[in-house]
Amino acid sequence: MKNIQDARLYGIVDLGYVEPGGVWRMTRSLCEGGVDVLQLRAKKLVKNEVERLARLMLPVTREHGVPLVINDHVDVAAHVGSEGVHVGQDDDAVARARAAVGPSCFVGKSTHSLAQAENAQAEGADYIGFGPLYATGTKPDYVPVGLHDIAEVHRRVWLPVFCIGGVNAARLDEVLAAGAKRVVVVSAFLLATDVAEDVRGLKARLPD
Ligand code: 3NM
Repeated sequence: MKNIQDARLYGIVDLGYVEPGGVWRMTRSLCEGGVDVLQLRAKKLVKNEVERLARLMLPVTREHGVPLVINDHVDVAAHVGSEGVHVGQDDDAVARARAAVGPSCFVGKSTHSLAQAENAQAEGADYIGFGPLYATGTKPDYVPVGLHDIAEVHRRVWLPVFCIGGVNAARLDEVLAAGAKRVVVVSAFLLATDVAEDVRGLKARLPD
């Protein structure tokens, strides 16, 4: 199983783009392409359905050694025994998640400013998401943070920092030039004609 510290490319199966019936196939394509970590994000589905999809994804992610991260539903993460769980900006979200999932499951937190990034680290998160870098339809209500704080967040935070929000192949060079070491790509992969091929191509451009 890959380690979150070694992960560079983070994919998300977001049910805003993928029908439940397409989840298994998309999971396989993303894993075959070479994502290092994969999240299940289903903002509008009921908990039982999230759990069903997680159980569908786990044999595929495990076969590829890819940690599966459950977004928001810490109890689902605990039930299915996923490798990770991801929480939003609630104050004690990391502590509550940790209490629910135990020590063997890593906990990630979304952050949208330098202050939030430092707070997430102080709270004990295992990694952070930092963004959205660009305006994105996947998280439409958030003001983009831009690229200028990427270098600074890496100076202040020693956890893995995954830069997220509007990242795609065309923007990758400027994101990396701004100091990003790890990225999350959602819609650019989920809407690709050949998902595995696009994952492979983008991954080859990331630093080791
Ligand atoms: N979280 P896309 S931005 C799920 O800033 C998510 O915390 C963000 O999707 C954050 O690659 C985002 O399609 C959407 O822009 C990322």
